[in-house]
Amino acid sequence: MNASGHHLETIRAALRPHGLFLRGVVNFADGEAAPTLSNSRPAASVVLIGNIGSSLWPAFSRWRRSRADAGGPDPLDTWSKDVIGPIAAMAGATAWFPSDPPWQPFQQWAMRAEGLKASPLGILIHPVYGLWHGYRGALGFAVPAVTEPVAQPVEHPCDACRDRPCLTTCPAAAVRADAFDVPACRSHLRTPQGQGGCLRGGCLARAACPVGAAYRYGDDQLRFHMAALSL
Ligand code: B12
Ligand code: SF4
Ligand code: SF4
Repeated sequence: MNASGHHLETIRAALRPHGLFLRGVVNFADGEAAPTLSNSRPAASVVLIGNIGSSLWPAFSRWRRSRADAGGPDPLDTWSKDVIGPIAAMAGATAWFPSDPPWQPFQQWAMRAEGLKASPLGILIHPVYGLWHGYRGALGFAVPAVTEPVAQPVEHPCDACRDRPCLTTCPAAAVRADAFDVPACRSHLRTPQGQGGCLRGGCLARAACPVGAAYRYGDDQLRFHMAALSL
């Protein structure tokens, strides 16, 4: 199968029951650095797959309840492979996952596919979904995919954000305009305040962002993502 508009619709339909979305398409020019397909040839296009708000949480939670081991040590990564792997096989595509080293540049792909830019937290901010979205996989094709009619946002929400609450809310001052201080964040998360605060209720700086508040993850999902961080 190739990545024509018709086939993108088939992929979109296969993702829907799992609360996953086709987030965008990147086409690589001839000679441009591109990821390598399973047949060792360079990909001509990458189709990005992800969640919008907590869209994946109901399907993922059902899947976990159906498993004796609740999905094992990295359940979201395992679920993503369980769901996206067969869709890749059906589409004749190579699948990549954000958690698999060597890390594929998911955020660079998303910047191209969706016109997004990074927030001070390092996470890409979307003008509608804010910081409440992520990427669960990507499909690589040997032929260019039909370019999605994704609106290319020209405005980066952080440029218009006067108060920048994400920069002042972090108790560890880990979120700065120029860089995200991972060790400072991790040290705080190991303290009793961090355990009772961010680790239990989610990153305070992320929650302080006013953009896309309607897409904020639920408490269970926030706790799950924080618990997945290795301290
Ligand atoms: C390593 C990693 C981390 C490290 C960051 C270490 C560092 N300083 O780079 C740690 C473990 C700290 C981390 C944390 C988080 N991460 Co992270 N992380 C990754 C991972 C696996 C690889 C990034 C990378 O190096 N890629 C390789 C380079 C070549 O690709 P790239 O696209 O050019 O890389 C960009 C990133 O490195 C980014 N970047 C640079 N510094 C930082 C720092 C942070 C914290 C982040 C998130 C990104 C980031 O800028 C690069 C240029 O575009 C990606 C998945 C992936 N494969 O990209 C997820 C990813 C970037 N993480 C993600 C998320 C959501 C988080 C968390 C919010 C998770 C959570 N708790 O909910 C937290 C951040 C908040 C917090 N309080 O910690 C999402 C971002 C989605 C988005 N909307 O953009 C990704 C894409 C995973 C996914 N499945 O969607 N992460
Ligand atoms: S609070 Fe403002 S600066 Fe921070 S991520 Fe949200 S929009 Fe960007
Ligand atoms: S998780 Fe807590 S300590 Fe880490 S960046 Fe977010 S607010 Fe700061």
